[in-house]
Amino acid sequence: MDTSKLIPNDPRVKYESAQIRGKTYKYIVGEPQTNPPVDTIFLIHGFPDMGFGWRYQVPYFISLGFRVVVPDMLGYGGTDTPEDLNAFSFKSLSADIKEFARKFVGDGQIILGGHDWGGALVWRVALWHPELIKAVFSICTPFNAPTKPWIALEDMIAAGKLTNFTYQLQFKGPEVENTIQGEEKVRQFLNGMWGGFGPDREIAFVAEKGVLLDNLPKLRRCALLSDEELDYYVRQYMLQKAPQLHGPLNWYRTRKINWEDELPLADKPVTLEMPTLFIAASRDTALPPSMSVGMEKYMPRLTRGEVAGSHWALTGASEDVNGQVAKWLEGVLN
Ligand code: KJ1
Repeated sequence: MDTSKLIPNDPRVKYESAQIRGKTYKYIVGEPQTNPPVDTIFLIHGFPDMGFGWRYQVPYFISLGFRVVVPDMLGYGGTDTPEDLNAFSFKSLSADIKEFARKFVGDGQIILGGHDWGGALVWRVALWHPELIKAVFSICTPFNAPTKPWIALEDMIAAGKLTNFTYQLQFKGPEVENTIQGEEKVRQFLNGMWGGFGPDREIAFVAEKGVLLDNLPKLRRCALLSDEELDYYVRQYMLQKAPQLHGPLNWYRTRKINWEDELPLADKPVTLEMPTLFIAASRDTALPPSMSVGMEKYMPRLTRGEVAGSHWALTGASEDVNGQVAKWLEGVLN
């Protein structure tokens, strides 16, 4: 089978939607030649991305005999953006994935992969619904255990910890979603986040600050997306009503809700018993590999990997990512 990356509206996959716990989710599904499929893999994207962010992985995993399901997550593209912020909590999103999976595997199991916020979510699905998960992998996003005390991100950063998350203070506030509205601004924002830079090396994003909004109009086209791909992203983002980034940024607004939901889990040590894979990206400034120190304490069957490059490992280091995931799957499924 042709394992080249998906293009917009690719005939190798189907474009479907499903009602999941009262919300409409748009998703891509690809079926392998193998019948029945070896297994079903769900791939969960992050910010500011779409299911299309897995375009280099989908045909490859299908060629290995897997059914691959890739949703546009809550708040993104043609998927709903509920008014209620609680719908964006990890616990609620985990329940969504569980019900989504039922449509394909009944009471069986799935393999679950995530990148960025999708990576944060897949660890939570494994915590809330371990029986659903045959194996779980995360690209870029390390696991962090539920904690008893509430520590606001502001206080954490003021104490000199997690300073690489300073941008999240800006993202959860109103400034970014108020500023980035309409096709032109959304295009500039996505282009910048995907690494576009200006004639004097102006950049869009510094993890210790946030988005450099004044720079966005100065940036040249990023190298990681073709014109056609960037156009596709923009069209999908424009399916949301203004402010178009409201839903995607809601993922940054649930820290306290998640903490409260997870308090019962913080009483005893948590363990993920299923096989796990974490792949760090060596130059990810938002999610530096050093954040993953100590993860093995929570998962006895952890495999670690690393790829060279930025946060956009799925695209920028696609072959390495694909090879490492495939090798791990071969080991854990046989
Ligand atoms: C990153 C970077 C860089 C420990 C669990 C907490 C999970 C937090 C997940 C954070 C996800 C996130 O904020 N992702 C956005 C954007 C873009 C690109 C560049 N131009 O350098």
